Amino acid sequence: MHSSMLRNIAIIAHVDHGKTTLVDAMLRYTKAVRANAAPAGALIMDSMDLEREKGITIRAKNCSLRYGDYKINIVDTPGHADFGGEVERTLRMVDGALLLVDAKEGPMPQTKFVLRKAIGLGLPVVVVVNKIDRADAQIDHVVNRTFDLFAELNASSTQLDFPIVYTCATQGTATLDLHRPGADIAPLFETIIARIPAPTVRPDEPLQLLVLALAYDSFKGKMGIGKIHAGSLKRQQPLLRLAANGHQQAGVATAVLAYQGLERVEIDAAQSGEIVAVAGFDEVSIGDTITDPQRPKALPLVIIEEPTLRMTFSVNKSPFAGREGKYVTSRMLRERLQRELETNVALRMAETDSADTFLVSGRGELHLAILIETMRREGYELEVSQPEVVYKDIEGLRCEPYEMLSIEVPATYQGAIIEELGRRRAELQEMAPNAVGELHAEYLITTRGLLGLKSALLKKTRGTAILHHVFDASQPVITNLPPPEPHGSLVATEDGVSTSYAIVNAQERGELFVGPGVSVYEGMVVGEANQDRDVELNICKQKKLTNVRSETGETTIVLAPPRELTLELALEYLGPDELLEVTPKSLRIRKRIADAKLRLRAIRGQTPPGGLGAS
Ligand SMILES: Nc1nc2c(ncn2[C@@H]2O[C@H](COP(=O)(O)OP(=O)(O)OP(=O)(O)O)[C@@H](O)[C@H]2O)c(=O)[nH]1
Ligand SMILES: [Mg+2]
Repeated sequence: MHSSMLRNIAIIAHVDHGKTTLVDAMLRYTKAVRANAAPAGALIMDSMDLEREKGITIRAKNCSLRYGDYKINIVDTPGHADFGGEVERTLRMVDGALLLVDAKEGPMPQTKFVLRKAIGLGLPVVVVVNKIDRADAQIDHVVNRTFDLFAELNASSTQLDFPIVYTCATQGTATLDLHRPGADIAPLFETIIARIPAPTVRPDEPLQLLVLALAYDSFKGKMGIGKIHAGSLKRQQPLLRLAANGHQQAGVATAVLAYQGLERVEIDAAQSGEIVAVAGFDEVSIGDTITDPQRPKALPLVIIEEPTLRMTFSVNKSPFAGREGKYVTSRMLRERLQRELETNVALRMAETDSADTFLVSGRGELHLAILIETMRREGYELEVSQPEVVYKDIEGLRCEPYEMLSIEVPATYQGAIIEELGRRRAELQEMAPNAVGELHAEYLITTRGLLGLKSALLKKTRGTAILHHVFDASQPVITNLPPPEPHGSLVATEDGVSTSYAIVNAQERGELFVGPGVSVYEGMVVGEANQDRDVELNICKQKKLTNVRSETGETTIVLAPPRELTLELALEYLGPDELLEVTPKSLRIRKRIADAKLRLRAIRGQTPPGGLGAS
């Protein structure tokens, strides 16, 4: 195939605007996948179990299809801000991008983030207004705002001259003219071919391939994925790997693979312009250039996103440790985390003073929560600490991560929003009514200020606030940020099984996380107290048996349903002196120090003599 018949594109957008649905429609239309490639209702490209359950894309994924005589390589990217680094790298592998915009929501924070990257790389962009079937679509308004966004981001005149395709990804239709409903997705393909250029190729130059993604195969080992920038690549060809740190390693291409539909298939050779996976270096990592040993040439560095949040992962030391998981030792935990580091690019791990505790850093709460959830499903038990932000020293100044936050909320809650964000020292950037008359506000806020914000705002706006945030930059630390409001926990004083009788009394002191008949242990957090201090209570107390029947007879007792602790909620709840115990079956919060007397002594120990502190 001649390289002029090749197109390499990435699909970028804000979370949920329909990227994966659109890629699925393209795969189905060109019959690149079997009709039953995914279970009913599931997306083919969201192939990980957790992606299907959560309905979000977690990892960027490549696929490839044929449209007429053309071969189109597509990378579907995740829209959630925690995975923004994936998008940035992916864009360096392609020659153009489809920017999807929801026909109702219009450009959102992550739209801006990904478009800024595409414009910065000089890529041509096709705008796809998706979900035009929505009853509340406001297409003209969305197109205008998209144009404004291009202008604001200093798009070149060719980029500003973007074509617009209107789609309904769920029905698999596209049209260039809103007055003529689309019949199939072909107009989108035609636009891609006409407006996204074929890759520039340098077939006679030495091989250069920049590794921008990693994959692991149990037979072929670790593989580097990227576009062949120059030269060609054959199976068994001698190679040289140039690492970002200057390290060089000689090897051979033990396998070369290209995409066919969703599969990676072995091929004998690939030409300049193609996106391939190459095996042969077990230590291959992002940013390496794979090149010709005779005439090695490195490609420009890839910037890998720095972590913003961190927490400890430790061996489960609760009294219930080992009851529900298969993998429970520190060796198993360490090996699992090391394996994750092989392909989870933005993740970091450091050892600590304790042999069974590791410091794990990532891009945000979701990034870390997905790792925890994946591990528990694989059968691991662990304990994690409250997430905290990662500080960095930049030119001698202590800096912390800042994010751009956008909020959509009914206008009546304006006061509540301003108050809560003011308290968290956020800087207002913009506040205006949106097209449907709600309030749209943008703030610059520290990642620290964001912790716990979502549940606080949902409470204050009766669940109506919609929040999105994207990492902006590390900047000098804010010194006057008030510490997060402390919470008090209801803490079990003994091992046993919770009883209705005890819960009736306990629910006057706060909101329970457990119902009756649940095994608990001393030091386990069984609820959130009404006050901001911990309350110790016996949740296993049995009703005393008396031989005198109460005069009034038995009254039926009403138990409030316990608050369900999801992983996300539990991580947000954790205080500094608490840990979350994670097993394949359970999530339990506990005090780091289980024994009530020792715990009290530890608190007193922290209080300076005569100081205020713990009351
Ligand atoms: N009404 C309507 N809904 C759509 C359309 N396209 C996608 N959706 C729905 O929008 C939701 C999100 O779709 P996805 O394809 O998962 O969105 P995404 O952009 O890949 O999301 P992330 O990868 O998590 O960023 C799903 O519920 C889709 O069914 C469309 O054209 N019309
Ligand atoms: Mg997706």
